[in-house]
Amino acid sequence: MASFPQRVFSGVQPTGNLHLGNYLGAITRWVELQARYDCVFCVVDLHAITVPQDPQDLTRSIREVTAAFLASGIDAKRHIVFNQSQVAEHAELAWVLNCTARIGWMNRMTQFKEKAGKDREQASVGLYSYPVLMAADVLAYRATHVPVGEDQKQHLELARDVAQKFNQDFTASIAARGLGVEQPTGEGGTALAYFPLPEPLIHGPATRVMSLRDGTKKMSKSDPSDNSRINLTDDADAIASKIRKARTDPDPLPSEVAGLAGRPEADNLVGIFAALNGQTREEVLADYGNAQFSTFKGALADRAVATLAPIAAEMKRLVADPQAIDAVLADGAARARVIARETMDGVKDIVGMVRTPGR
Ligand code: AQP
Repeated sequence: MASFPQRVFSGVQPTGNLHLGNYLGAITRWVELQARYDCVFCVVDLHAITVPQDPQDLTRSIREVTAAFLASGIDAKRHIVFNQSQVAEHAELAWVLNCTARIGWMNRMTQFKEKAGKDREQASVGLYSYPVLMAADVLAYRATHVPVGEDQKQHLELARDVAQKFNQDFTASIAARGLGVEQPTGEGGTALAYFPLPEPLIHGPATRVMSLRDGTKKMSKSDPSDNSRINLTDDADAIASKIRKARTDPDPLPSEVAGLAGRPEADNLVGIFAALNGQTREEVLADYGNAQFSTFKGALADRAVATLAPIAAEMKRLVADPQAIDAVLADGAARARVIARETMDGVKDIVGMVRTPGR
């Protein structure tokens, strides 16, 4: 049975300073996956404008996020790095998939409820349909695997639902045009699919890095408190100071993982240490069980600075040459467009639109 070629797609919004959550939950995973998959990594600027953005800040952020990818070890020559708005097929496919997704599905998206806040009537339509654009991002490349943090799990499930409904709605047309790939249905049979059902890749000790000020809230670019997050551009003093000020409870660290239950701040710091040091929580507690937070925070700050300082230095070097970054993005966009256009041509044929042949 034929199968879809294995391909990874993932993205980060250029909505401000990248933080340790983006780095541990997404970018470090991407770096590892490069050896095993063809990868497409995107700076998702169309997603960023679902909430208001200052134009100059947006331009700066697009380049800074690109610099963070490159400084963290993403290989833009072997893989594809670009910004979403340069490949019009994302928006084009999102429209078709808006007509596939159901209002009831969208109404269940918890991130919209969190981001729209109390005044939902004033949220943009783009913020509401954000998950469909994300489905289009992934499906434009017929990506099979999507590494994300825990917070994106629900959106990935929606992308799978959208792909499945499109495949089902248009099975006859997909078959008539010979554009399908036979896929197992899970009930022992097979069905023709134009889109694969993308698999989320959510693993490791830091799939949900929490705020340093409140262990029940995720670390986020849009948190008004800069002390809540470690930015990839923070210097050694800022990193050490934020970790020193991180909220904790008065007890020493437990010696077993079970002892972290009900202690979200302790659990968060141990998880961050584990991810930075390539360890499990168990291994960290084997070394630091019964330690006071003052001792553990010192070790964590040293570890964080050792990992992040070289990345910050490289980002600084890269953003000093915006033309070079723009050239990386233009090259990536040209290669991304070839794949996305082929997908979109197939979608148009399947749906029954008339298109310019050989465009
Ligand atoms: N706290 C986190 N822990 C682990 N992973 C995280 N990610 C984000 N925050 C954490 C992962 O980073 C990738 C890119 O996220 P994004 O920038 O596209 O959007 P987001 O999830 O909305 O991140 P922020 O920081 O919270 O941004 P704002 O404040 O602008 O909304 C994704 O894979 C995400 O899972």
